[in-house]
Amino acid sequence: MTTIVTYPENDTTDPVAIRREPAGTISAGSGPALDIRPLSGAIGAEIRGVDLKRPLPPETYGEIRAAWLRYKVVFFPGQHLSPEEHRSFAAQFGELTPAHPVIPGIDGYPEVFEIDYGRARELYASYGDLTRRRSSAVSWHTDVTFVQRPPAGSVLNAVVIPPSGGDTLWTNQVAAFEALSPAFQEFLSTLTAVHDGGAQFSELLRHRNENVDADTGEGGAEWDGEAFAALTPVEHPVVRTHPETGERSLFVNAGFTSHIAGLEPAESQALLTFLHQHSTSPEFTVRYHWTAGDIGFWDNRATQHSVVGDFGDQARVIQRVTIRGDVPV
Ligand SMILES: O=C(O)CCC(=O)C(=O)O
Ligand SMILES: [Fe+2]
Repeated sequence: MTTIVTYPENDTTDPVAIRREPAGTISAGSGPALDIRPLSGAIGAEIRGVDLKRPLPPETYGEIRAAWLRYKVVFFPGQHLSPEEHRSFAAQFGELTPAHPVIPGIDGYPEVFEIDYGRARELYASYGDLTRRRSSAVSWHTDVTFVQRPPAGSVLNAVVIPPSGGDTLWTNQVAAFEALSPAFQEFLSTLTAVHDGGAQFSELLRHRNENVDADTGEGGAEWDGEAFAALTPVEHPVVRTHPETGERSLFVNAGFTSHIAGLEPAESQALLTFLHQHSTSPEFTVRYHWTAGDIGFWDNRATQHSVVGDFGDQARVIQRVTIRGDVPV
């Protein structure tokens, strides 16, 4: 059973240290209850009392999976996972995808996608005015919705975190949907939206597919076990039903949803602007302040997220592994 522990406000002792069993004593069925603390009224919880470097005992796995579905993003402070351990942790929750449909993984780990913000800044700077776009404060999105089967979940490893800034925000797209009037919910449920990764990734895809090894055919972009040859826009329902919880959520995002199918452009734009502002309203969100070594694990079917671009020139590197998802319905 999942135990939710709340601590008295004035308790200055470290509750985690008290609860944590010595390494090696956690085993199936007899381990200590996980310590799960919600981080906001809408979304997010911090989980302590588990070592993610080890395979999860079945009971612990069940508790983490339930917390992931319930809180939609869960954080595990101080795990310091290697790429190998990161991948093994994520693989317990489902089949892993390649790092990204367009961008290759890090050396030796084709499933591990890295964002080194310092390197990205240099690249953008070399393209001139894109520097300004890079520093836009927030860029809300759901990961990889421009494919037929977007990831079910994403696991982020905070590798290099600046001393100040560089938090990440998440929003609960179930709560955002439920806050709408029944009439508007009903209207939205009749719609589909187009998701398009072309603006962000078509140059990169062209470059990657030009560099396929002529002899082995290796090195090309791949997703869902097939070569990823073109960024053909896809359609997803505007309101999706979660395959595990049955909850209905908004499934449009500011990063990749280009328009609502069947509406006039002005109607589509007005609707998406409204949905974007509504979804990212503070009452549906959580903001996480990272320390290097933390792990964050979100349900990509029911959330959007965005790094906060407030860390200037400071180094920040994250690595991410994604879990294969279903076709949204
Ligand atoms: O850098 C971050 O905090 C989040 C980056 C991101 O969008 C992702 O890992 O999917
Ligand atoms: Fe993302």
